[in-house]
Amino acid sequence: MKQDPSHAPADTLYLPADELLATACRVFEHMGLSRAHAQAMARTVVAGQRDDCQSHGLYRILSCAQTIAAGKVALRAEPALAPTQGAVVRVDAGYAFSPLAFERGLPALVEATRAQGLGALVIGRCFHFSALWPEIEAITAHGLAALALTPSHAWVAPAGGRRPVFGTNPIAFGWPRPGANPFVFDFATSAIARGDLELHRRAGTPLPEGCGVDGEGRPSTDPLAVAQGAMLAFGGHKGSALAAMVELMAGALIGEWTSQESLAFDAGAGAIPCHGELILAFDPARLGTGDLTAQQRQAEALFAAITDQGARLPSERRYAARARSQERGVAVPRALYEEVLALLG
Ligand code: NDP
Ligand code: PYC
Repeated sequence: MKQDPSHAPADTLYLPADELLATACRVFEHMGLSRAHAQAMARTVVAGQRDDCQSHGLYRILSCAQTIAAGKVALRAEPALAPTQGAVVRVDAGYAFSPLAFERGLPALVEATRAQGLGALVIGRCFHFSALWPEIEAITAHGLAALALTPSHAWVAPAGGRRPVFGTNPIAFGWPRPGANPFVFDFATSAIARGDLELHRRAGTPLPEGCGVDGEGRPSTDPLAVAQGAMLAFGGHKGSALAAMVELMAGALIGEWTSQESLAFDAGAGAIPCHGELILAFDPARLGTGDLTAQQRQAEALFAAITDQGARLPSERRYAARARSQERGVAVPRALYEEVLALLG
């Protein structure tokens, strides 16, 4: 659910980001994660909360707790970084959560991309709960463009069908901009992210029209009925094809589980999806004609053509939320904060 900043709930706490980081880290360690995992996970969820991404902020700590309780995730496994082969960097997460595996693979990905013009970071066997933009921004910070894809659990029916096959399968892209926040988009290929569906279920509010069908294949706005039936892809057959691409590129191509296989492994435990992730990076300085400044000017002309007519760039809402968080603290609903703190008890 997207929060209108002018209508922040009255019962909202405003907490300094470093205090929130310390708390999230303490909660994750209390749940049994190693310090390195806890820190990487805390950075991820606090970044989500800071940028007003409610479905992938502090709320995610609750689904991580449920996943840990299900007993499937490796709490202290060190990601195994294989020697880089050409442009390909592989990190085996060993059934642990994904953020630490990404952090461990990032330097080798940047190095391979600078050397080859493009690079691929393949993360294997990870429990994946996060938004993709933190990874994209970590790559654009090195002056590289990036594309990330990952499956999830089979919750989404293909266009024309009514049985779940695809995950909510996000696609994220980033383009570095000198002196400005990068151009980044990051969205589920489902009409609504599963995290947002869960937030609607918790709040007892209906889904927007067109997000899913019930078990009989009838359109429904009831989050529980849709969870028991099927979610739908955004944009009909187009989103459905993109979702299939994600299954192929971040599943079959890299020899990792598809969303159907992830759900089969879950076997009703209700844990976070477990699968692989494919992250591609591109070096404009190597792929272009040699005039990086001219390439950057082209990109800026494109962005200006968008914004000059009053349209906004993706991620601008997030960057505005980030600036607000820096000024007044990170907004956290009190009830959610208390639920998170209760995990320490
Ligand atoms: P949204 O629909 O909220 O946003 C999609 C993108 O479009 C964002 O980059 C957003 O920028 C941008 N955007 C929104 N409105 C406009 C507009 N009017 N003009 C221009 N750009 C706009 O994303 P989703 O709900 O689909 O996904 C939310 C998160 O869930 C993502 O971060 C995704 O990675 C995550 N997710 C993770 C999964 C996983 O398996 N790990 C699975 C599915 C989703 P802005 O944020 O600034 O509004
Ligand atoms: O919101 O769809 C989602 C999601 C799946 C896994 C992590 N987030």
